[in-house]
Amino acid sequence: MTKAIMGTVEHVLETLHLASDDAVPVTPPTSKKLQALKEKYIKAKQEHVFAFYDSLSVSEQAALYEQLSGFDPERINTITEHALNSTKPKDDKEKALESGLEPLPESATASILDSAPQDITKWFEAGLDLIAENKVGVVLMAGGQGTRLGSSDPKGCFNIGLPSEKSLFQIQAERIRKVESLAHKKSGKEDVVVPWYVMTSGPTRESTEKYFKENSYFGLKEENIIIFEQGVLPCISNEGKILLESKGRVAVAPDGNGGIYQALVTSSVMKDMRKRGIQHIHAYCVDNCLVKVADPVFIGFAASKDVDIATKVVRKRSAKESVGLILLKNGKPDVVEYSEIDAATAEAKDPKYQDVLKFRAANIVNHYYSFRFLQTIPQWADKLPHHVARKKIPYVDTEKGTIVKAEKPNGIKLEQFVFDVFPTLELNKFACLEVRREDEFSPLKNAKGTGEDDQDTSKRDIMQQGKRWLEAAGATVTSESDDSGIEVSPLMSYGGEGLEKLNGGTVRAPAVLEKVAKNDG
Ligand code: UD2
Repeated sequence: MTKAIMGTVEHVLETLHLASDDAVPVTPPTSKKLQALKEKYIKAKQEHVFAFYDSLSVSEQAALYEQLSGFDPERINTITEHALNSTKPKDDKEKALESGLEPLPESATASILDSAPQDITKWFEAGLDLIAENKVGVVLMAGGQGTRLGSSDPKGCFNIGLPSEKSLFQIQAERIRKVESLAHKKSGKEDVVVPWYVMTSGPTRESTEKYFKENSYFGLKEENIIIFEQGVLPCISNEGKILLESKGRVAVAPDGNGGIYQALVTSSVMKDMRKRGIQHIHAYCVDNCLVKVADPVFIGFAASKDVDIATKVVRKRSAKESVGLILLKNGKPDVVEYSEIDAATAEAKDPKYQDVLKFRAANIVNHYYSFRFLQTIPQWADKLPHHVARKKIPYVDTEKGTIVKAEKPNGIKLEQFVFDVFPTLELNKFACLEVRREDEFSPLKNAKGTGEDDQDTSKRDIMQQGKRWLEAAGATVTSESDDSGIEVSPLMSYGGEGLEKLNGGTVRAPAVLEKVAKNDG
């Protein structure tokens, strides 16, 4: 009996907006506003989202009204239609257009593998100078939900099993600290700051903020880490209807890493970059344990070419590798994503070298932008295409009011891809830098034990890199087994430099070399 009375009291309190202290009282819409919103959804044939409205409590009604007001149902229908059409099998004419695919021309590409050492040094020093002038910022794409990894935590929090037990976020934070220190040492400038803009999504924001706070921002200053959130889009049924995850809430998903552009503008990031005088931006993917954050070589390379966008690539491992391909499509720089490429294109061989893939420039979500270019976002962000990810999406059956757990993909998530902006550029404003996979790309995509792109391959690649660095510095690395290596803290070395004092020494693997950073000297 008591429970029933308490339930009634709760409902009355909610009605009077005196809900329990953890619910923020929200004002319900006036009937006029509610009717106007309903008409918008009726016009877009999405009125089913109001199916349970009258049975909701006042605060639930206000929350649903607020959520639905944030979407434009007509635009949702349009992007759904475009996205579904773009996944339709192409007819011969369209295939012919697709055949406008060519590798990027030599003029738009450079490669660390065969660049002159003096060029690399020139780019490195130019990049450090720009960092020292506080003109470089970093944007981290960390809104992905890491479903394949099987962890509900944000990927950046993931511990890949290093001897130091550092997470991806900590490794990346320490690389920022180290590159700031290198720029300070080279220029003598004080207060060198590389601001770190961390893009999260609904599912990752709170735990990311909490993790950074708990770890005192990994030695960086809190005011130089700006955490912002990307947008979401409703999940759509295979019949094109907006799905409800509960009677009072639309099922939503992050709008893809291409949502970064809208988010840079709607959040305070562009304003903050302008205030700081940022001119050069490095944007990268959270799950690559080898990522060179704010890489001076990359910044110097892109700035020297005065491009608006540059992208790093590695040699594609195999035709089936799950990476986008950077190429020329009808004369413009573009990327064909692994989820949308046809087998013929993926397996095509280079006419000059038989056993080499024709399209082998693998995208690694590692991009440079000029601030000048990012200022044009409002002109094109809403024109970027949406891609379809077919998923099993739990939803409420609007006839029966019951929650249905789909056994097979019953709907789609709409997402924008960060690289879809590339074709808006003339080729002379775009550059591609090929880098060594073993030094710069080891993504954490799969659950432990997969044997590829998982936490063990991430750990292996960091430890082997450290071992190579020590041996290059003249040290001897001894170990019982070949696969063990040395973890070199980013605070000791950014890219293998500064290890001369180990020359002639012997280090027994596995080990971690950590510098207790007093002043990041
Ligand atoms: C991405 C690339 C693919 C290849 C591969 C290599 C895109 C669209 N695809 O594929 O071409 O380079 O990585 O590793 O870039 N993210 C967000 N918000 C979202 C979705 C993703 O911030 O809504 C971030 C995510 O946290 C990660 C990055 O974008 O840092 C890549 O996302 P992913 O791992 O889901 O992309 P994947 O592996 O399908």
